[in-house]
Amino acid sequence: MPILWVSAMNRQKRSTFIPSETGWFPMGPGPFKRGVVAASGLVLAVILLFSTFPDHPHPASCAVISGPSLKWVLPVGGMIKHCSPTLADLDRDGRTEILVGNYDGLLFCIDPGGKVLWTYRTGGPIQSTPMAVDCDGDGKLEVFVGSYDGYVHGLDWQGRPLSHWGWPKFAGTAFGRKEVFPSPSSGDLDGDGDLEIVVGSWGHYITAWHYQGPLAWQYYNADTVWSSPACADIDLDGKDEVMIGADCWGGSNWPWPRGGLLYAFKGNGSLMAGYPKTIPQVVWSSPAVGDLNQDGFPDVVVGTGHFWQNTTPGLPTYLSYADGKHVYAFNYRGESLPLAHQYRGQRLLLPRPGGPGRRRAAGGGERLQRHLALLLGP
Ligand SMILES: [Ca+2]
Ligand SMILES: [Ca+2]
Ligand SMILES: [Ca+2]
Ligand SMILES: [Ca+2]
Repeated sequence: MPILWVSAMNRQKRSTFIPSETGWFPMGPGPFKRGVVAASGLVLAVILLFSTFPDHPHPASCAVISGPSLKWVLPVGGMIKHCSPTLADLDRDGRTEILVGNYDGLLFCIDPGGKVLWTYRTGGPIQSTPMAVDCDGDGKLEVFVGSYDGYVHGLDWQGRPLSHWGWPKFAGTAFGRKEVFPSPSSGDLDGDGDLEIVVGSWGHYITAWHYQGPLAWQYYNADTVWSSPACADIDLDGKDEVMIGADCWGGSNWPWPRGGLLYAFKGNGSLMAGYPKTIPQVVWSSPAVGDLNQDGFPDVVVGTGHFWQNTTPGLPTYLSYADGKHVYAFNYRGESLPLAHQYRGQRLLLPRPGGPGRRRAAGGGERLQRHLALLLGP
């Protein structure tokens, strides 16, 4: 039977930042007060590690370090396939809750001790990773998650549908597809101080709603969208842009060649100048945002996917130029950044909290720095 295992994340003290689809965000008050907190399974491993090793290990302690200990196991019925757990203190009581959805369409909210606090059933498998965010500023987090039923479901911290705001919202359909496989994201797209909710869908649409439910805008991609969006103010105009990858079928009446696309939308849904970028492979990867070249403007980094292949001519998925082996980095104008090795020897400073125009890049900047450190080596 499928199981979910979790370590004692409420014991460890280093959960100030947790990774999300769109970067690293602080859990508590800080530059990212919006608190978008979609987590990944990596968190569990990290937490397990931190819960096992002392804060200040020294050689003498190495001999007594024991292995990771299993804290609890919770059967959740259906398979957990692509949905990653999200860790968030939904009720702000100082204890972190766990959100995770299964293939039977059931979303679980679990307390740190492994007790199920509530469940919510959607109308299809949940592959999307839940997003927890305080979209109305009342101190309690709201939860948004996609489902194969074609909807983005909005819930309050107790798992009750935000029906008074019009949730769940249908994310569009085309050619019989409607699955919201990607994870939602949020940003202040119109600069009015509250959050909009953005998602892509296998139903070929990218959609943004005001959190109260009204449609902000919707874009037809003419192909499936697997990528989860990143929302960030990359041109520093005070409004968040939406960066998201997409498949590109390249058919007639479609302006871009077969392969993939990386979009950057202005907050009103119009395309940023210089975007979309055409990529020689589908873009199932989700963009990360951070200031790579220290010019003050956040940059956009993304990987690809593996739909097209270039080894067997004649197959429907054959594409001679298909390539899923690169990471791409662009600035806010859509210009390619220099290759990573050209940064070798440079000191990649984290954007300073409070620095001019850089606060929104702080989380992503740290994540990108880690990626670059991996690329460049010590
Ligand atoms: Ca809590
Ligand atoms: Ca709230
Ligand atoms: Ca807004
Ligand atoms: Ca902007």
